[in-house]
Amino acid sequence: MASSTDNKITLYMCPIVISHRLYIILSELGLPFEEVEIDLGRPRDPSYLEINPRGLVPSLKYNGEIITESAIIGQFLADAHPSHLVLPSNAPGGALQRARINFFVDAFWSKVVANLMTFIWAKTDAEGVTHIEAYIEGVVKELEPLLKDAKPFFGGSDKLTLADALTAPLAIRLLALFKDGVIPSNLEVQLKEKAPAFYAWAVAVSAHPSVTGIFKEKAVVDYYKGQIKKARSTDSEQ
Ligand SMILES: N[C@@H](CCC(=O)N[C@@H](CS)C(=O)NCC(=O)O)C(=O)O
Repeated sequence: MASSTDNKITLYMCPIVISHRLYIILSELGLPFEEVEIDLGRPRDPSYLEINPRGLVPSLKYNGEIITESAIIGQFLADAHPSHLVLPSNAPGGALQRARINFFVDAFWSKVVANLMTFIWAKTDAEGVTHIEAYIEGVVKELEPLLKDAKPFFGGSDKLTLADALTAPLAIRLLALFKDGVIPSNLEVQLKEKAPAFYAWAVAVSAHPSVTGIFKEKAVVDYYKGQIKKARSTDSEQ
């Protein structure tokens, strides 16, 4: 376990969606950091529970201060290191940009993403399809209008913003599942037709080096395939 040393960033992570957000932000900010992988397959060590009493990952140690919750960590890093990710709140347009970013990220996580998880956990392929259809509906209603001006990133930016960094891990996973045929291709066609701005945005963020940097496509797709197989097996209790 890393010690609390001043002027140092330690990211306690596991290789999943939520930690991916912070890799993107740290990469965009060009900040060196140490990473400590937390094994979620076993009970958390007491030393980690001292860092994050909830036992969740990610957590950040920044100059000896502990910060938890990925979105809060991301906002903190962006505030502590002003950059293209987000305007300072007191800069012209800054407060409004932050409100727009927060709304987009909230809509993505609260109205759309759950459908991808319920697709994975569905008991049958047919049921799974209904969850992807619900995902597409959520995208059309909630996200498409917010991405009309993406160029190619959120809010017309040609560089990744905090909005992109906090949501790209979901976009790249969705596209990987399409690419591998885990989600039927007719649903990708449907998404492209009904939500062209979202689709173009997803392609753009998924190709960005800060997003692809730590993304192990095959491992991620294989993981989801395993989860799907387990959920669809006839004796599954889930
Ligand atoms: N809202 C938290 C969610 C963190 C979270 O749920 N992390 C999961 C991994 S995806 C975790 O640590 N799970 C371990 C457990 O529940 O024991 C955040 O954004 O940081």
